[in-house]
Amino acid sequence: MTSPPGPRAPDSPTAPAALPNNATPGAATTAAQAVGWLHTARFLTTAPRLEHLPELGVPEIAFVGRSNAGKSTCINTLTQQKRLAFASKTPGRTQAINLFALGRQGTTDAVLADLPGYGYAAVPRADKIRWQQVMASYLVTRDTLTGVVMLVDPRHGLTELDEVLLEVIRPRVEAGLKFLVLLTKADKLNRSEQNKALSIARLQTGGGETRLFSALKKQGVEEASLLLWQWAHPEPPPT
Ligand SMILES: Nc1nc2c(ncn2[C@@H]2O[C@H](COP(=O)(O)OP(=O)(O)O)[C@@H](O)[C@H]2O)c(=O)[nH]1
Ligand SMILES: [Mg+2]
Repeated sequence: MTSPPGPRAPDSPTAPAALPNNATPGAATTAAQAVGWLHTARFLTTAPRLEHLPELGVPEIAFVGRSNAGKSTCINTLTQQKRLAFASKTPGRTQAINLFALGRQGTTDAVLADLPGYGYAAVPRADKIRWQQVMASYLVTRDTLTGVVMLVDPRHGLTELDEVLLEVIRPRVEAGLKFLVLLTKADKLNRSEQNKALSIARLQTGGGETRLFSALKKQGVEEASLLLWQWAHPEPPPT
């Protein structure tokens, strides 16, 4: 289904949200449209410290997870861009918050934030502590933070640091912050292991949204894309 392109929106980073090209106002967005929306992702900026984060005034969705959980690969898969977030076999290297803008026709209607991975043993202790503090204050104070996607390797399950992070955001989740656990690398588990990993993670997160994801098999991509779209474009309450 296609419709003629609408008037071109002004080329401003905080211009009002454009609907997906083939979306009709009021009509439910399909997974395909959400996938297309994520494909518009482009690098915006990198913030080595919180005070370097720009005030964008659009919903922000943060990706968090242990080093090597599959975070970069997941962002690249969701956005269908090979090297947007740098996927490295040497974990623990990304020590800054990277922002990617989303939105059609030069507009920005949401931002993805790639947070530094945690828990990598070889990082010096002082750096680890500094980064845990930066992450915690980001998660607690970032006004426009709308949702958090936590990447977890289901072969390890939620680790202590994941649980600490959950505690940090719990008050915000209670106040409406969206939250999704993606169990990555699902292709490495058989069906019954996948189901078991899902049940355990759901218990650990108190029944929050938990889904299986595989970059290799493109499993869970449409579901996750649609959720992120919905987080960034909440339905107005019925009048
Ligand atoms: N089999 C498989 N491997 C994956 C998947 N996602 C990530 N990986 C691998 O896991 C390792 C860590 O991934 P990366 O995205 O760099 O993790 P990050 O440190 O969390 O950003 C890399 O070797 C990836 O190729 C997946 O869905 N399936
Ligand atoms: Mg990474």
